[in-house]
Amino acid sequence: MKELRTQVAIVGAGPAGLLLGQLLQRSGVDNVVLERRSREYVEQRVRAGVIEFGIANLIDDAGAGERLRREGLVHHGVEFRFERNAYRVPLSDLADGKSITVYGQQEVVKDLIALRLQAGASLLFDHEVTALDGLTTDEPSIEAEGVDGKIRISCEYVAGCDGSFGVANRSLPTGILRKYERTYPFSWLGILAEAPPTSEELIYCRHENGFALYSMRSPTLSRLYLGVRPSDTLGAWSDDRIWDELNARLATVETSEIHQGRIVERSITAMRSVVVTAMRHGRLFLAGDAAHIVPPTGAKGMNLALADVRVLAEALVARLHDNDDTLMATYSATCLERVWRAEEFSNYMTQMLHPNDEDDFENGVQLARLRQAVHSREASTVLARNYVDLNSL
Ligand code: FAS
Ligand code: PHB
Repeated sequence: MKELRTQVAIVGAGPAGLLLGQLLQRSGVDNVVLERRSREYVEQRVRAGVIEFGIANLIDDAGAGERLRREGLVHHGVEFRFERNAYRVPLSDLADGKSITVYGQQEVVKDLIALRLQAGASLLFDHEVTALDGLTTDEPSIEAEGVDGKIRISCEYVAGCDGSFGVANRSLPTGILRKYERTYPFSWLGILAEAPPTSEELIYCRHENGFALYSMRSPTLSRLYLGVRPSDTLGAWSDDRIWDELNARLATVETSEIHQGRIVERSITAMRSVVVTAMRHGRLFLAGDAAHIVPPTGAKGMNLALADVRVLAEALVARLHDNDDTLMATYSATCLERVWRAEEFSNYMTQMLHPNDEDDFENGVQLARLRQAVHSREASTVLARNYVDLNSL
């Protein structure tokens, strides 16, 4: 068994683990990132697309924002479509001039990996962490299976950034672990298509057939979603059926066709809300999807993960540089207050935009909520502020 030693062992090279590694590296805190998948796999995984105003600044301040600022698409508004009408919510006008940046999560991951490798910092791909030990002692350690066999890493702290199906949250003892969960009665079918965006801004759409979302990745790449049944499979959705349904749902009295192109990636994602408490156990700290899941309707998943890391990096640096564990002691409570705010906003956006097959009263309430969101300045303002900058409010 190969032995290594570091100050902070980080499990997972998603956005959370990589940004934490970058922030600690810049503060002179030694750390190792372990990732069970290959570099190619994590860099091609298509996921989130919207970066909040404050989170784009965080990525920039971490020294990883150069391409984001150059290639990211800055948006000052978002459109809602329902009952075949379109309504624009002027985000920046309502949120102190702040905006969102549309820039794929996998691009953030690529940028952080490149920086880490350039700095010569330790990033072990194809290394699955199999055990976390000594979490309530001064000598925690982790074990991992790599291509060359097992390794054990002794450390002072462990950051569980390994997503919702990782090993870290399973390491919380039953007396500490509490999970709050909600599963929604629909999933999202997402496609990446070689088609120039039909719209300059994102379009969230509620149609009697179901939800649709129009997003993009670049001037030549569109990202689109359809609400589908949880039991649906990709095999049930031919290209023609996908485009026909997107056109049907996104059509308004003025427009009916969207730009189409070759579909280069497709996936179906379940819609879940999960909150794991506590986010700390002894020397283990959870951050990102390891601690919480939000339905992507509010575009909060990655933003929430990086906001946890902003708090965790500061707490680890204070402890390891200044022997001050005040921020550590409040880490879980500080993060959970923001996590529940994001859960509420994501639930609000999800319920409002997905018609309910079985409950027409619920549909009436949701349409009333949606009308208020686009017609009432007060309601639009709350929505805009949460959408562009919830994690920094
Ligand atoms: P991640 O899951 O990104 O990263 C965890 C990493 O840990 C992974 O690379 C994994 O391989 C690794 N790992 C797991 N177990 C390990 C072990 N034992 N040892 C070593 N490594 C291990 N959010 C949005 O805002 N909008 C979206 O449209 C959207 N779409 C999504 C689609 C899908 C299919 C999924 C799963 C999520 C989506 N999300 C979306 C949410 C997503 O963006 C997450 O919020 C974001 O990836 C969270 O980042 P991390 O916490 O770093 O977790
Ligand atoms: C995306 O561009 O992938 C995206 C945008 C907004 C969302 C979810 C996903 O709410």
